[in-house]
Amino acid sequence: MTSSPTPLMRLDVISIFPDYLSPLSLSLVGKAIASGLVGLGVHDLRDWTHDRHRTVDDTPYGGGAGMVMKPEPWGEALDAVLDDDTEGTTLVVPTPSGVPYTQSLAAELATRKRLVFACGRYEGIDARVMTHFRDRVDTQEISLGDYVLNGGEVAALAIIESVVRLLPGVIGNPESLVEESHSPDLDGLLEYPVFTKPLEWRGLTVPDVLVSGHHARISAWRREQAEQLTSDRHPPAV
Ligand code: 6GU
Repeated sequence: MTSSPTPLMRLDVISIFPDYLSPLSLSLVGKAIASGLVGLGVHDLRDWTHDRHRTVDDTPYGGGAGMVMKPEPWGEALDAVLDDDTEGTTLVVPTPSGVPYTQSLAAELATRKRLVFACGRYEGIDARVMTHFRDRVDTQEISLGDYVLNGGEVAALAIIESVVRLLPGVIGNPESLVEESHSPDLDGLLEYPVFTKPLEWRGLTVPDVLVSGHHARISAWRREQAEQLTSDRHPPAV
């Protein structure tokens, strides 16, 4: 693999479970990192604790269940990982109370020079951390959807994969980027069903139209299928 002198994007992830990020060395994202197109740093939040127990959490003011991540380790970690010049940097804080993640947000993040992920656990990070860093760097609290994960690591993996595949030169065939579900080409529709050889499998055949050679009919069939799937599975909110 040839190496590229300047990465297209630098990624840093701060977590108390840095091993959770090991899938980043696999597949397409792993290749982008190995080739130098993308730079990656994974950091253990506990490296910025100073007590014998390397404490990162404490009980919530106001009471309630669970623990809250202390602000001091996060402050020191982010001071260390962020550059003085944060132009082109976005601090991403995965949280179920964030704004919903979408393909257009992925496309927006893909234009940034640098993404720093602050992966919280427990009931979240002391809110003053986001208040403080919002003044220093573009900060986005992002949710993957309306369900609860144990921490931000899996969300960071999903966000990174969706962003890195949009970077120029990461995907061999850029056409596979535009023909997908939620892309502008299909007007936000879900993708139509796809088929490959053999023509008959376990008594099931491929729709005739797809082997007809009539490109206009194929396009119309795919559009119709995409519209049907979208109304069945993903009707517009409101
Ligand atoms: Cl981004 N974080 C956590 N902890 N849970 C989630 C999520 C994020 N998105 C959906 N559930």
